Amino acid sequence: MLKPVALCTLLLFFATLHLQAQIYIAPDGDDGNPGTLQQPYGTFPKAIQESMPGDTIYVRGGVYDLVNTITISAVKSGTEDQLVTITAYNEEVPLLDFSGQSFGSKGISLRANYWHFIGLQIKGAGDNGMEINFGSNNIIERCQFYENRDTGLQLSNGSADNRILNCDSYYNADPPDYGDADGFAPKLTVGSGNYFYGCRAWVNCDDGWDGYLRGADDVTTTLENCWTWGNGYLKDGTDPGPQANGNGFKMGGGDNSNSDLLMHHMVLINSVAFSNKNKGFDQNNNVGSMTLYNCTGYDNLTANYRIQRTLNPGQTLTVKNSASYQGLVQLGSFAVQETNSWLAPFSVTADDFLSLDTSFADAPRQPDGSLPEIELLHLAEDSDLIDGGVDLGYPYFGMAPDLGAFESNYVTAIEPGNIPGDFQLFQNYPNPFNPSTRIAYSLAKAERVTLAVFNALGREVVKLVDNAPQSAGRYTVDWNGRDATGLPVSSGVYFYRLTSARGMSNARMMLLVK
Ligand SMILES: [Ca+2]
Ligand SMILES: [Ca+2]
Ligand SMILES: [Ca+2]
Ligand SMILES: [Ca+2]
Repeated sequence: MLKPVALCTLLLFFATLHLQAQIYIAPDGDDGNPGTLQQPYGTFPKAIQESMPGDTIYVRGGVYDLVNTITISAVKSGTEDQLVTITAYNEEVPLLDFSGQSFGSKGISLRANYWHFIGLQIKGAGDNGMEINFGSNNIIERCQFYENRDTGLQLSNGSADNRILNCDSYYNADPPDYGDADGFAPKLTVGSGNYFYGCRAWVNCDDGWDGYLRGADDVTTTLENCWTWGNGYLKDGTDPGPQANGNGFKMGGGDNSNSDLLMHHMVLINSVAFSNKNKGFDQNNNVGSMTLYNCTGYDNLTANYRIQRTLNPGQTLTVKNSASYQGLVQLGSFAVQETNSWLAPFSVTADDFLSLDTSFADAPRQPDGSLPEIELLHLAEDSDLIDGGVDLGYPYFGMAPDLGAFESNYVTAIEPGNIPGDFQLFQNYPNPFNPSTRIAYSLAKAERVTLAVFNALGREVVKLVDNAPQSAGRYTVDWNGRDATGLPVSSGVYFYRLTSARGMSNARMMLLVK
């Protein structure tokens, strides 16, 4: 009999020998097939069983009518260097339909590490659409969870360091009580370090995100560029009752009003909650640290923000560069605040926004899976929230970060820049201008700089300063509204960018040719 060490060595040997395989599964496949593109498998358990670290399971489009939970056990884990990928094939749309499942059964139970899910739709499960259970370092990308009979995607039993990217979770509801089904739930026994990016949760009967703890403490979850709205209602618009809590981002809590003082440290960046039945950003008795940067709350019925209970010693609530419109802001006096729209000198009205039309929020994603570009809650061009914020270490456009989740960015062709402390770019004057304007910048140290003008499509028009060595000081440069060949350019928005080895800074200007 092999000793454990010898067995490990042998397994490692085979793992190293294994060539990365491509495994195919199709709705009309057959497990008697070899699992190739021409002769795919017919079931998920067969494909999973045959997979090894580094392999890719391609899932052909179509409907998979499923009754049994798909369990991926720990022994099927990938490795840090060789994830197991399970992905929609090309642009096809595989729908894993668990609607025939009995109530209480989960759709997918991921108990392994280092799996990468891409492009699957998971519908109708008798409980969670997917539960990551004892699973860490997984990536769930461009998946949709809907009409499941409990939370769409739940993370349990110490599941840590998972990345949930560009996923949607909606219309999840748990009959007959309708008290538990959230969109995304890093809750109860969840582990630390889970990260959500670009995800949307809408019209789940309970909460959009729920971080309520029972059995876990001192965990951190980070959300960036996430939207949640309309929670607390069913798909048909009815309100099933107060047990359907209807919060957008429920950041924690615990049993008996969190009498155990459990801490769910939450970091929310560029995230948006609107039109929820209850609160947009909800403390729910969480006593851990909460950091909200560039968030937007709009039209949440009870409050846009409610974080009032005193935190545990050493914990902080930080809210900066955030915006609120049509909803209460209820923050304890312990909150560390800076440049929020409800603080002086800002004033927020409908005119601050390009659009308050929420009907496009569930629009299809862009081809790369990123959120749709819609105008909802983006700032109008003359809003005082533009450039009203403080530098929090994230990229921004113009002279300073804007307030709220959407940095004003009337073109997308130029990368947002940041302004390091050692150089500064000033707004041109006059602006708008015709035919010429003056641009000023200052350098704290000697360095080579380039100052270039770009059009609204991001194409360079002319270099005003070309990699010139300059000493510390303040400089002004005039632009005569002409391109590199000396021809006058047409009216419109232009951008100027100061670049050095230390970074870059952008600003916008407008040429109005009479
Ligand atoms: Ca509830
Ligand atoms: Ca909940
Ligand atoms: Ca305003
Ligand atoms: Ca800005």
